[in-house]
Amino acid sequence: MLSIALAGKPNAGKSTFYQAATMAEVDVGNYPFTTIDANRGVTHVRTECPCLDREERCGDEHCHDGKRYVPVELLDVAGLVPGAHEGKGLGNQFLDELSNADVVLHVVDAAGATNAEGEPVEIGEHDPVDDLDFIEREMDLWLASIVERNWESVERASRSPDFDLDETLVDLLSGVGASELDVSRALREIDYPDDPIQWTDEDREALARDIRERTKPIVVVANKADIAPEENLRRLREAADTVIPATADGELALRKAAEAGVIEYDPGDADFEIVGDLSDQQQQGLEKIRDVMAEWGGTGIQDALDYAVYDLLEHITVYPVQNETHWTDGQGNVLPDAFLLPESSTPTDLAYAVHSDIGDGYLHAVDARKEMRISDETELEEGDVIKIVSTAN
Ligand SMILES: Nc1nc2c(ncn2[C@@H]2O[C@H](COP(=O)(O)OP(=O)(O)OP(=O)(O)O)[C@@H](O)[C@H]2O)c(=O)[nH]1
Ligand SMILES: [Mg+2]
Repeated sequence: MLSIALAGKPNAGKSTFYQAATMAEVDVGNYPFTTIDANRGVTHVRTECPCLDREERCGDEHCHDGKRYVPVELLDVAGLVPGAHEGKGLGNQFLDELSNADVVLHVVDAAGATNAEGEPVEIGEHDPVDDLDFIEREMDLWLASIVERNWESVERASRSPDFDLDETLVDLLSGVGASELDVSRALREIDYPDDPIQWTDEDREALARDIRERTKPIVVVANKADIAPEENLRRLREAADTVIPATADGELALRKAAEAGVIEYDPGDADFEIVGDLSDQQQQGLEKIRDVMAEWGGTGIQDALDYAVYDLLEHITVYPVQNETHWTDGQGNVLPDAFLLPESSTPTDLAYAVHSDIGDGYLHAVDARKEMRISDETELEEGDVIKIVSTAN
């Protein structure tokens, strides 16, 4: 499963985001380092279900009237402070928890209501733009320290006649999610001495930085948008590539209200409808959230997850079925599965994603929308419904 990590300084709202997105109970508090042990759970990205192109909605538990929710892993780690890679704050063991993340959501307190260490201050007192860079820097230095720590093994390997730098570095960096392609591209990007013994700290840092950018891309979530000065959001947007204004607190309130049956709201909707009895106070609280949603097109929580997976990681959703006419599995369930695959994946890639046996036994594939056989080199697209014919099924 794709893994999304929430990172940021203490008290920015990571656990609130996590709780809203997973509906799991976690500790939230207006003080630094509320979270010590990482929380790991399942959330969803939202897309349009292919059943929208048919007469009836599919009724899958992950499909709400054509809004399809596809599972991804979400990780909530302890707050990071500048110097974390050398043990400051709760230290670098928390950076290690980012190892298997495919993408990082950097949760920033856009309200500027907490200082660099996450201690509460007056709204607007701290400049959130100052928080932007440190996460990248801490991650870069953390990765550099991993390379540094293991460099002796690279030097040792380099004495062997069949030494291959690419291969050795893939062994070293696969634990943080680097593929062969990442390593070969990184080595093309940086200048370095042929002999590993000649590498300097700067060479290793350049490698680490390049690998970090490839393996841990970052989306900035400007949280606490409900109380953030407009000015802060504007400046954050100027300072970073992608900034998604959000209110984790607001999303949490909406999800709880929806669960209690007093509002109709699906995560990622731009608005909600009140359908139950509410006290004046509850109503006022919800109307405040509605105002924030009107400004940004929603609470931003679902948007941030969707942006990370579909835009930044460039993934598509593909639906394997066994019956190409009814779009069902062997039990008659309509569109029972959704897989997230990198753009330009092929039917064979899908077969392997379903199961390695299905991949090994792959014969051909059928596009269930057209009920036509497709070539093995076809680049699959968002919303494709595909039947895999394999000796294994
Ligand atoms: N106004 C406002 N407050 C929020 C929002 N999201 C979270 N908070 C508050 O911010 C404080 C910190 O929230 P947490 O979710 O515990 O923050 P964290 O980043 O997990 O903090 P650590 O675990 O200490 O790193 C709490 O008081 C939350 O209620 C939001 O969207 N708006
Ligand atoms: Mg927390």
